[in-house]
Amino acid sequence: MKLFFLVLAATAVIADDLVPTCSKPVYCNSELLHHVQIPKIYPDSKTFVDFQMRKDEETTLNDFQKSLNQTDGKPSKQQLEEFVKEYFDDSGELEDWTPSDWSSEPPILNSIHDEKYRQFAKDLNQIWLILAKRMKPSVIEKPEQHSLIPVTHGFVVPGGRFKEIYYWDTYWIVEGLLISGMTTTAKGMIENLIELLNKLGKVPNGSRWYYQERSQPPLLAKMVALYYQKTGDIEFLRDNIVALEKEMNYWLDTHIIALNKDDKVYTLLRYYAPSAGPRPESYNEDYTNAQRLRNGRDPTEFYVDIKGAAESGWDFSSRWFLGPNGDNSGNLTNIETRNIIPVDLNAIFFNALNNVAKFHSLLKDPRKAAHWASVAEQWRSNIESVLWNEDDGIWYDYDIINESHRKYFYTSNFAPLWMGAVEQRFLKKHAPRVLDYLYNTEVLDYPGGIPTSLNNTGEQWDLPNVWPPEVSIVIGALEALDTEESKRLAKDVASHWVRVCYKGFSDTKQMFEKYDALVAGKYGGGGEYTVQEGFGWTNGLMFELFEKYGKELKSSDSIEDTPVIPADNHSNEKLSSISESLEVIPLNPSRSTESFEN
Ligand SMILES: *[C@@H]1O[C@H](CO)[C@@H](O)[C@H](O)[C@H]1NC(C)=O
Ligand SMILES: *[C@@H]1O[C@H](CO)[C@@H](O)[C@H](O)[C@H]1NC(C)=O
Ligand SMILES: *[C@@H]1O[C@H](CO)[C@@H](O)[C@H](O)[C@H]1NC(C)=O
Ligand SMILES: *[C@@H]1O[C@H](CO)[C@@H](O)[C@H](O)[C@H]1NC(C)=O
Ligand SMILES: *[C@@H]1O[C@H](CO)[C@@H](O)[C@H](O)[C@H]1NC(C)=O
Ligand SMILES: CC(=O)N[C@H]1CO[C@H](CO)[C@@H](O)[C@@H]1O
Repeated sequence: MKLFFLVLAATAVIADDLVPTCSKPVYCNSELLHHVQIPKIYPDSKTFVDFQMRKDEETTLNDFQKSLNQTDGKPSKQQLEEFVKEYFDDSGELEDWTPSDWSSEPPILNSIHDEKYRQFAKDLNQIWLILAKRMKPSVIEKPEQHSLIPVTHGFVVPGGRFKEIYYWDTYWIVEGLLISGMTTTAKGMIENLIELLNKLGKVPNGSRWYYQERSQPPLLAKMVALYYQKTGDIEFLRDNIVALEKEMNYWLDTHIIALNKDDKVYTLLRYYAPSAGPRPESYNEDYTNAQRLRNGRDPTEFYVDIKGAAESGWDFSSRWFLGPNGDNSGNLTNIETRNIIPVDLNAIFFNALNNVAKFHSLLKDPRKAAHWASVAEQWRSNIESVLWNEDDGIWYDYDIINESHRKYFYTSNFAPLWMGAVEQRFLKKHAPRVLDYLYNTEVLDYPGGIPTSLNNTGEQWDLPNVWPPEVSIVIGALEALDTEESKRLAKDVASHWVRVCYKGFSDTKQMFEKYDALVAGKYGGGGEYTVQEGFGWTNGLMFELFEKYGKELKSSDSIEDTPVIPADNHSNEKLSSISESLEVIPLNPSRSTESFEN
């Protein structure tokens, strides 16, 4: 059972001979990429790497070398534009797709009692059709000319610039599809991820070659569990159990870290994506930041940490900043993902291990079931020993440099509850303390939902942004606390969140990838690209909440605010400061005399 634990020194030294970001130089590691991305020929760095080649890769690279020779290595912006026009094509790689299991009247609608919400769910169900895509035959015929990695089945994309498959987004999309009665589509999406896993040895961040060297929060086994719960399809488990084990071993082989705490050694996972150079899809941003590093920080190390943060899904956040005093101050140049052990990753990994054990039980393989159950149990116990903070009554990320908890509010602190990574006995003992922690942070007081953090850094995974997956985590955690008060609060948070999204949708006819905690229904800002509409996980979570609470939820006009401006009018907006006074509709019953009941 000691298959892993060839464990490395705590603060891992990054090797000199890092692999390139991917095996396709045009998109990952070439003079062409550098020359096109540095002058920002396209405002979004992702635009170029999503183009397909008109000719084969070798011709493209050779011809670019020739044109470099002709221009003394200094092509003008116009020459570069002409080259890209001649050698690349942006006619698109996906086509619209109508999933055969989509229906305009899915049964879930009947369990939503509020009429306006029923219509809302109906509208969201229509959006699945807008987001459903499949590969154009040209991608399958000539995969070598694309950065897109072909997959067999149609799928639902997140939306906006995220027009390919994304790993952890797919979890909430699959959940929403299963609730919308689209079982076959959900199954196809899981199979696509498994196809990617078999091809690359990991489920990549997204289905593009330039995401090849990093993964994302490992929610695949949980998706399989959701699918199995809906269908009882044991054959599906049998077909995929080997792939799921492969994913467990991938994380154990590549992301494990040992640390000392109270004279004991523990092993846990951290995000770690070692490859050379900037992220191709954010090349300009990474390269520019790497020129501004202080204290002689090595760009190679910076690139690895920034990719690690992208792997976490939290790109970017003060969560990954190790400021000069070891706190979470600073900016992107202070990012040190590899030195931080994240609560959510380890909770999700526990859940995956536990599911793999359960699947083996269902498949009548008790030996393997016992093996994975014991690894899961070890993970659970290490989460408790290392990440639980007895003083504050909550789990925290752990800083392996300072050997201490990072005592900051992040929604990810609640992930062990959401993922079932807490023993019943422990839960009974500590549930009231976790609830107190939540109240004390005052995050329930925001009119637009629970912000991801309390640090306003201008990064998109910080205050004031609210992210649907994190709302899902907090609601799931409150449900798991399983006290009367926590269950009531879970329902209140759910009810508030549905109203927030409903308000945004009523005002703009759009669903956003993230929202603004300060203004109910307004899209969030910050980070390195503008807000995206669609949106896969936002809609998925709405269905989750309708399934859980649809009978009780009521739309109400109580969220009165200035109308939300559609996302089209939004560009590079500066984040509003939290000190701006806004009418707050509190969720926190202990702080408010206003009743939240309808
Ligand atoms: C570019 O010029 C160098 C010498 O200056 C030469 O070695 C190389 O072959 C040339 N490359 C191409 C693609 O013409
Ligand atoms: C570093 O660790 C010590 C205890 O080991 C703690 O008192 C201190 O607050 C920590 N510093 C930071 C910035 O977390
Ligand atoms: C970030 O917010 C936390 C509260 O969660 C606060 O204690 C901390 O000082 C803030 N960090 C910075 C750098 O302001
Ligand atoms: C990060 O902070 C440092 C000062 O602490 C500053 O010199 C640098 O320009 C900042 N970088 C960015 C990208 O804002
Ligand atoms: C958004 O921008 C368009 C064009 O600039 C303008 O016509 C429209 O009134 C704006 N909408 C809002 C709500 O500001
Ligand atoms: C930023 C990055 O490098 N990778 C992508 C990983 O997937 C998330 C979506 O979940 C994107 O936000 C990132 O762009």
